[in-house]
Amino acid sequence: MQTDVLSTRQVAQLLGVGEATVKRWADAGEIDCFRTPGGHRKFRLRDVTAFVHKRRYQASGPLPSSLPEAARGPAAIAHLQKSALAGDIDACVAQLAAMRLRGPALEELFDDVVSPALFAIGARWEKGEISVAEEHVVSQTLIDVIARAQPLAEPPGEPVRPDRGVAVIAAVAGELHDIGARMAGCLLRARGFEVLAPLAQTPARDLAELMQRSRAALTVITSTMPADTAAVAEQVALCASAVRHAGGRVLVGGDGMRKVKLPAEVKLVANMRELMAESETAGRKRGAARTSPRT
Ligand code: B12
Repeated sequence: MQTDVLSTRQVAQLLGVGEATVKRWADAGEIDCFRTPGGHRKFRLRDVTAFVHKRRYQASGPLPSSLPEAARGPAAIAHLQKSALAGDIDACVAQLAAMRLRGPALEELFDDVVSPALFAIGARWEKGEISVAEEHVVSQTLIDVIARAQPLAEPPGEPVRPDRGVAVIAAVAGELHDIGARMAGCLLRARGFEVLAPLAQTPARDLAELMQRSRAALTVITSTMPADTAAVAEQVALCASAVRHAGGRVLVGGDGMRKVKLPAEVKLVANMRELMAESETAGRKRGAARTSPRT
């Protein structure tokens, strides 16, 4: 299922109602839609989400059929794991979309469903229950899913304008784990940041330079498994000194960062919910003039 634009049938399936009901809602102006040149109604997911929230509609029933009843919890995690192991990106995206329509924000789904699914996959790999190749299929599938999930985090209405300044998102030097960084990128883009994401293995000096050159309003750095904690601390200190000179905020996350002594300018965030809450105070207010990164 494509997530950003849905057909009448897909909306009906997601909401557990008949197509005629969806058409009636659309024609009454309750759900925003647009028409294709052929006259078919098309719905943006963010508008469907807005409708669900406005009506306090309780999505129920088969959503889409075969999904577990609970929006979160072990069944939802197991279901996502299964689809990811099968490399089924569409099924994973459809599951996130269906869960999102039941209320939780995308950051909550990342924290409570996607991350635990990856954690469980890691544990199965450690026990020798799945191969390295299977683990790679899961991580690559979920990387693609995160890239496609952005509309699930966008506010309803007009397309998002990148008017909150630049957010630089990187994993520290030597760090291959960058799925947390990718989640952060998806969420921040949906909230109006212009995201520059060097992601995995970003060398310390290059990151500090990028922050300064782009005049980053926000820098998010991740470390899952630091090979060298002192080197990570040094990299974070370099970023802190960059914001001392050029302004902006630095947030860090991931298990590896818990082991690092952080400078006063840098804040450790525990998960995607906290990242979203912290990012509210970073960057320009919506509606302010946009600036492009300088080269
Ligand atoms: C996917 C994966 C990989 C992929 C990464 C692909 C990619 N592009 O990221 C690949 C295959 C490359 C990989 C490689 C390795 N991996 Co690996 N990997 C994993 C796995 C399965 C999932 C990690 C993940 O992405 N989780 C998703 C994140 C988002 O979830 P999370 O970490 O729980 O994060 C939450 C919070 O901590 C926080 N958070 C995390 N990061 C961030 C970042 C920000 C900015 C914020 C705000 C918050 C935040 O928010 C998240 C959401 O709630 C884990 C299993 C596990 N237990 O985590 C192993 C795991 C991390 N890997 C492990 C190992 C050993 C390795 C390798 C050494 C394997 C090897 N022998 O080659 C290499 C090392 C690579 C390196 N030098 O960095 C071990 C680490 C053990 C340890 N701590 O010492 C784990 C735990 C597996 C295990 N059970 O043994 N891995």
